[in-house]
Amino acid sequence: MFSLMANCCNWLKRWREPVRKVTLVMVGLDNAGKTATVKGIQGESPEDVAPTVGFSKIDLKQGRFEVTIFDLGGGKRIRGIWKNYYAEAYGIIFVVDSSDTERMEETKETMTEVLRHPRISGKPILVITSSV
Ligand SMILES: Nc1nc2c(ncn2[C@@H]2O[C@H](COP(=O)(O)OP(=O)(O)O)[C@@H](O)[C@H]2O)c(=O)[nH]1
Ligand SMILES: [Mg+2]
Repeated sequence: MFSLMANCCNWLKRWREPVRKVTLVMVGLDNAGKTATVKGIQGESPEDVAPTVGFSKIDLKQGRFEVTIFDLGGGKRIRGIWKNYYAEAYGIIFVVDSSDTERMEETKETMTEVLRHPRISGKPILVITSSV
């Protein structure tokens, strides 16, 4: 009986918790598998994804969290826009294609630059490796 009451209290407490909004920014080199990863999270097939032009915004609900993921284009010339999203980001998802050994140096330099940015410092980073 006591545990039933405790369960009910917990349930009520959770029910009263406000919905929390979390923004995550997903970066990584072009072709690393960012968009495919987002598709996977959404339960869709990672195949047949077109290269991201600019960015795409994905809204998900996870429990009491409303999660927005900005899937940013990774081409060399577009990476300059990434920093515009850092301020509103709770954390960063960095996707690495672990089978692309030729671009490991470029990955390292790009990741270093992201981590060094003052608006990123101290924020959580999730590194996801993809390989096809
Ligand atoms: N089958 C499969 N294909 C993948 C996976 N990750 C990436 N790809 C393919 O790799 C290519 C590049 O992925 P994409 O998500 O567009 O990379 P992005 O530029 O980082 O967004 C696409 O043709 C995807 O279909 C995966 O986990 N499984
Ligand atoms: Mg993409």
